[in-house]
Amino acid sequence: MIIRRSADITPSEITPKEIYAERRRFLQTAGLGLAAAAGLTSGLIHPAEAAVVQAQTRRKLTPIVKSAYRVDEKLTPYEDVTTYNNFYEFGTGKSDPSSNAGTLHKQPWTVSIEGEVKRPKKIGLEDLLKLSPMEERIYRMRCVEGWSMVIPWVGIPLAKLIDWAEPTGNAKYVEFVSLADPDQMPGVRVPVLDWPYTEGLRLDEARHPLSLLAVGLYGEALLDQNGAPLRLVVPWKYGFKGIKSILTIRFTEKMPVSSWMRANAHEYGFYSNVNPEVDHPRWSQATERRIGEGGLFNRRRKTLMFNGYGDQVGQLYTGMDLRKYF
Ligand SMILES: Nc1nc2c(c(=O)[nH]1)N[C@H]1C(S)=C(S)[C@@H](COP(=O)(O)O)O[C@H]1N2
Ligand SMILES: [Mo]
Repeated sequence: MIIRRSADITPSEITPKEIYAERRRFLQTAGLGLAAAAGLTSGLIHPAEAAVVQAQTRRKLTPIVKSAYRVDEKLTPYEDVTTYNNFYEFGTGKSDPSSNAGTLHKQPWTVSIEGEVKRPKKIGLEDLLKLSPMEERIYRMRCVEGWSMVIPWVGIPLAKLIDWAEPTGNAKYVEFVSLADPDQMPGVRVPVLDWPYTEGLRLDEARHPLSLLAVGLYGEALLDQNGAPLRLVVPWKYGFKGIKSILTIRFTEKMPVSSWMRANAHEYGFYSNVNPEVDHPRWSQATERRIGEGGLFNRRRKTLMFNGYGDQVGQLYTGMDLRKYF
């Protein structure tokens, strides 16, 4: 089966001002001209310049066990989940990843396990999937930009990989690094972020049963735009923690610096827990718009503390000032 190219995405999401400003700043730093900046606002990559975009094959994943981790809310339609994306390596517009993706060379995909581990190791995706049965989990997702989705992910608990990796007693954090190959990802030629995309979790957050290494959604292998072939899903944190197309998992003693912290430490903290009481410095986090629910003028819903997962993850943060550690 071939997915339909999404020619019909409404520009319902205006590029947030802050990202535009950020982008201009980076472009100025990079010494790129106005023409480039203008191109960026309208969809990043000129077709002739893009890597050859191929229609992506949809592949069913089996066997999948249903997990008890599922929220009882209407699923965001597949079409939205696969065409409304943040994946800056494929462009900064919401429809850029689905239009520009299809270029990732996913086979073989080997993840490097490094740093504070008894032995550094490499593991191929197929072996990684032998560590634990694939589970389907329905998670609520919340982006820092103010929109949310409900997605049936397929993956294995991150804790299973961590156990297999055998971190040393010095390991306190886990750093994740994405692929950053300009031949496979046209957006990497533009310095909107300091590539490769990097994220991190505290080791106990990473070991939490909700933390998932996802390989699919809606029962099928991830398409490139959703972070094929392997991405992180941490449902109580803002979406940007969910790093895509992971190549490296590094155990560290010191807190990793994520790409977003490097871009703007004042606005993006390490923890990034969904918290309606802590506003982004330039906009509120009190409400959210559920994608797929009636277009631009749909009712905004209240954002929940820890995205609704407080009963499960709250104890990870007892005694911490979540305004300071945002
Ligand atoms: N490598 C990489 N991972 C990334 C991003 C990115 O730009 N590059 N964007 C993040 C952001 S901001 C969000 S909201 C989620 C979106 O995931 P989705 O497109 O599968 O919904 O991916 C996150 N992971
Ligand atoms: Mo996001």
